[in-house]
Formats: sequence, C-alpha cells, structure tokens
Amino acid sequence: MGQPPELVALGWSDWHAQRANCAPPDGVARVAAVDRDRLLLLDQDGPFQARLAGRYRHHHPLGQERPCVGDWVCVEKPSHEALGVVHDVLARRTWLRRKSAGSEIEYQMIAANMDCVFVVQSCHFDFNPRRLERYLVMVMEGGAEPCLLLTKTDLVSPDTLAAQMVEIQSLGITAPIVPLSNVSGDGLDQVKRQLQPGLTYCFVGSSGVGKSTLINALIGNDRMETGCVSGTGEGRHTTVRRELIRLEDGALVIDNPGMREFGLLGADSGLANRFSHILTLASRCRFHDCQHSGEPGCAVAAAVQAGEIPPEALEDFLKLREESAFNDLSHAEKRKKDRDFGRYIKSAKKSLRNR
Ligand SMILES: Nc1nc2c(ncn2[C@@H]2O[C@H](COP(=O)(O)OP(=O)(O)OP(=O)(O)O)[C@@H](O)[C@H]2O)c(=O)[nH]1
Ligand SMILES: [Mg+2]
Ligand SMILES: [Zn+2]
Repeated sequence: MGQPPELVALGWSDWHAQRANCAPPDGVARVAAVDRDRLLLLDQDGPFQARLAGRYRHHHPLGQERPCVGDWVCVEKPSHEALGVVHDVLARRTWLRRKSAGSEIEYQMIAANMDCVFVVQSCHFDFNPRRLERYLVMVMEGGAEPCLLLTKTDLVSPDTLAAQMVEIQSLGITAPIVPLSNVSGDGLDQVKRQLQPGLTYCFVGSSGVGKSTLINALIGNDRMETGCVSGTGEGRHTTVRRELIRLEDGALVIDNPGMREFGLLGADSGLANRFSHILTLASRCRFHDCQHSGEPGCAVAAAVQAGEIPPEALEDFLKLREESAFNDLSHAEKRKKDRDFGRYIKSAKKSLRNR
C-alpha cells in the first residue's frame, strides 16, 4: 500500500491518502479525544495536543464540520511544548452522527472512520429490538459494518436468550450477533477474534450495558472506568468521554458514553423499521459505498430481482436517503440540488427497471 506503517497502524489507508491535501509543514494525525476546541491527536511519533485553528472554526460552524474522535486532520505540529494547530479535517470514510436538536442541517458527530460498529445491548434490562434497529440504521447510514453484541447473558436463562435471538432475526436483521457475558467470559473470545490490527471498532449502546467493561476485558486491564458491579445488571452512568485507544494486538477501539436518544432521519417515523431489511442487505453489497443504483454485486438489487423486496420499497429508500444527504447541504447548494433531485430519482428508477 505504500503508506507509512506507523500511520497504517493508526488506521491510515490509501483511501485517506488519496483525499488528503495537507500542505507541508502540516502533517496528518488522528483524533483520539476531543474536549471542545482542545484535541488529543496521534501520529507516527505518539500522542500530542492540539487546538483547532480559529480560521477553520470561523469557516466551519456546523457540528459535522468539527473534528470528532476517529477523524484524520491536517495539523501543524508544535515545535516543543506548544499546542499543535489543526487546519483541516479530512474526508470521512465512515461516520456515526445524529441530528442536532432544533436544526435541519446540523449534525452532532459521534465518531468517524470506523470499520465496524459494535451495537451493544444487554439481554437483561435493556433488551429492545426496535432500538437495535434504530442503531442499525444509524450505523448503515454512516457506512460502517454493524455487529450486535448482547451482553449480560449470565443474568438470563438460555431459553430467554434463544428467544431474543429469534426475535432479532425475525425482524430481518442479518448483522452478526454475539451473545456474551463479561462476568462468565462467555463470548469474549468471539469478539476478540473479530478484531484486526489497524482497523477501528466503535462501541455504542445505552448506558450500563457493559461497553467499558468489555473494552477493559479486551485490553486486559481496567483502563476504562466502569459502573460498580451490581447484581441487578443496572449500571451507573460512568463513561463521560469518547476516546480512541489502541489495543496491544493493534486493533483501535472507541468507547462511548451511553446514549439515550437518537435523532435520525426524523426520529421515530418508523423508517428504521420499514427499511431495516434493505439496510442489512446493503452490508453485503460488493462495494462499501454502493448506492444500490446499478452497481455490480449489489445485494439490494439482487433481492429486488429475486422478488424479496418490492421495487417501490427500494425507490422509497433511495429517495429518503437522498433527502437525508440533502440535509447536509447549504441552502444555496440545496436550491441547485432541488433541480437535480428529480433527475436523480428518475435515473435511479430507470437503472433498476433495466435489470
Ligand atoms: N452481570 C453482568 N454485569 C455486567 C456485565 N457487563 C458489565 N456489567 C456491569 O454493568 C455495569 C455497567 O457496566 P459499564 O461497562 O460501565 O457499562 P457502559 O456500557 O460502559 O456504561 P456507560 O459508560 O454509562 O455508557 C457495571 O456494574 C458492570 O460491572 C455482564 O456481562 N454481566
Ligand atoms: Mg462506559
Ligand atoms: Zn448495493
């Protein structure tokens, strides 16, 4: 691949290199943590602190334009003890984000450039298939690979767990599901086996489901703060900071504070529900960024052709996705896009009919 191995170990890839335009003396670094305008960055020489350039802040007021954990940035490194200065945020290959309250065009970034998102839910107090679907929609929208982790299996009977697995599968969710217990250790090896050096894994899910406990088990020590052990399975709100760390075996993991609400695609409109089948199929398309509009190896198109998905459902889905991308644009861009939009839908429909 020709990229510096120290950066590849941090998740750097050809994809990013092709899109990076950092002019010297700036170099690239990865965001490990964010505290307002103060950033903890990692590069080939290790961690260092930086601030966001005032000029960048001024020109990029929206939440989604600000660096988040997992981002790659262009940074002018500090000479000695001084802070580095971040001048740009590089294009994101994948992301997790939610709508900012009260804004049509603004998003709050959760994390970026992860290869896989572990959606963590407890099979005890937290089990909720509808919520799982909402998380899945959020993951798929950002282009990362989802995997479901059902924690605290030590607190339910094998029958209950089996019924929960069936319930999830009956919703058409095809993402892999790993049941596990941080207490008994069951399932931990299965998670470990999935982790690969240089790839980034993000953990999301409600507070108290055991995300940090699991990450500690993967690290092999108690680096992450967790709620105190409680027999009821009810956790305490503990993780307050999003943080990217590197495990000994080279995998990169991002812990997250528990999330309560998801503002996505207009919240509880039932959309996640309707399209969960398409979204899960999309993870099997040949191309990671498949638009399901005529690309080769498109699993969604194949399902339409096989009669598993009504063509109208896919048309609705494409339309909705376009609208949600639409929310990212400035108002001026929107006016232009408005005119192109009808044409886009027409051609997407046409390419579907032609198969
Ligand atoms: N019985 C049981 N308890 C667990 C398991 N995993 C975690 N816990 C407990 O659940 C509580 C919450 O665990 P955390 O790891 O802090 O949960 P979290 O998902 O990181 O929570 P936030 O940081 O608030 O988002 C702690 O008391 C853990 O000891 C498990 O598999 N079984
Ligand atoms: Mg935590
Ligand atoms: Zn596709």
